[in-house]
Amino acid sequence: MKTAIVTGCPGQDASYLSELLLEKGYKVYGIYRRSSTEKNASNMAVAERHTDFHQINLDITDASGIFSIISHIRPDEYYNLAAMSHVGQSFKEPISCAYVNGTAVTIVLEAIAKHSPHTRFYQASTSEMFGGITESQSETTSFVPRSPYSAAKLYAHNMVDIYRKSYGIYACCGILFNHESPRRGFDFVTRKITSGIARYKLGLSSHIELGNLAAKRDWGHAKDYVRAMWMMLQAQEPSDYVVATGETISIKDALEYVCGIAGVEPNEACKINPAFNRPLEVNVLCGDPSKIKRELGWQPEYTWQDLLYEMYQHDYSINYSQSVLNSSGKEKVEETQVQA
Ligand code: NAP
Ligand code: G4F
Repeated sequence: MKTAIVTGCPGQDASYLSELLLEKGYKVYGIYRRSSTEKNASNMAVAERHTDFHQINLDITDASGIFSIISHIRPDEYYNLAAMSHVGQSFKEPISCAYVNGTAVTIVLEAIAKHSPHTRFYQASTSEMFGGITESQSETTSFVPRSPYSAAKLYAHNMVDIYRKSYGIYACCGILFNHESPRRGFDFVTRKITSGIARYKLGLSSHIELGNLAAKRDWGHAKDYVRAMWMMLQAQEPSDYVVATGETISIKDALEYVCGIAGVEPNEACKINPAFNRPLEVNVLCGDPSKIKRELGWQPEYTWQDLLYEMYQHDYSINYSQSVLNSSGKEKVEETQVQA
């Protein structure tokens, strides 16, 4: 039985990846950080029922804890998916973002090099590192980060390369373009659109508010993308891969598509609020996934239309009067939208 550690297990990607690994017969240790109130148990509902899924309560910036679990478990694979993942928020918390998205990766690389050099390591790099580059982006494109988030991720990306070359550890970075699902956080733009338009259609809100509709993103489904992560750690040699669909659409296109499914008028359902603009925007992301298709045989199964349709249908069918009430009686959807 193979053993894997997955960090950020209540998050979108780590929850899907944990399920994939459990289906493949792995023993999975999911790392989550403590919350004083409630953790997002819903994403882990499937994995939690599995006897080979074990949860470890740890903040990934705690070096002693990371050294301890790596030297005790000595896993076959380690997937580092925990992060401060909201780009807009990283402008408000640049220092903690540097620790979590940057320094914490060096901690785990150092622990693997010292205590478990056979462990294969996956790092969640990001298309945001391309930032200012607007042409199609591949593994050979320059990085021009435009946020504290992407600067910290680029530091981590470089450290993976340094540890791979210096100590010969098997370490890969997936340069993943935006990927979404019904498990996406409510303050990312796709989920804000699908949940907001569903609530508007149901008569539960008067409109949604968004920032820059002109930005373009290359959107895929998280289930396709976690499969790519696993494939990277099964290859003969470690390498970095772009994971993308190769198609890009604007936020406005996504909004209009979802409004079309719902049968509502975008100009009535959505208002622009500049408070959601970022100090520095990444205007266009469009990936070239040729390398991972050619070398590992990866293919996405979902189009962006399939993705948004699934997300909208999911959000429309939520029982808002029951299932999204938290302990203080407020609706989570409402709270998270305010912070986006
Ligand atoms: P997500 O849903 O936001 O999940 C991130 C998880 O990390 C959350 O459970 C979060 O816990 C946890 N976390 C944050 N700081 C932590 C800490 N100090 N210690 C332990 N856990 C911590 O993100 P995702 O969309 O699944 O993305 C997974 C990874 O891929 C992230 O590294 C992200 O930056 C990267 N990525 C994502 C995309 C994308 O489009 N989804 C694209 C490229 C790269 P809390 O809930 O407590 O904050
Ligand atoms: O959904 P977003 O917040 O995702 P963003 O910034 O592209 O980052 C996501 O993808 C990255 C990969 O490229 C990951 F590394 C990162 O962890 C995260 O998962 O915003 C997408 C676009 C941006 O241009 C933003 O300015 O949508 C625009 N936008 C317009 N109105 C909005 C809003 N974004 C948010 N979150 N909220 C809005 O109201």
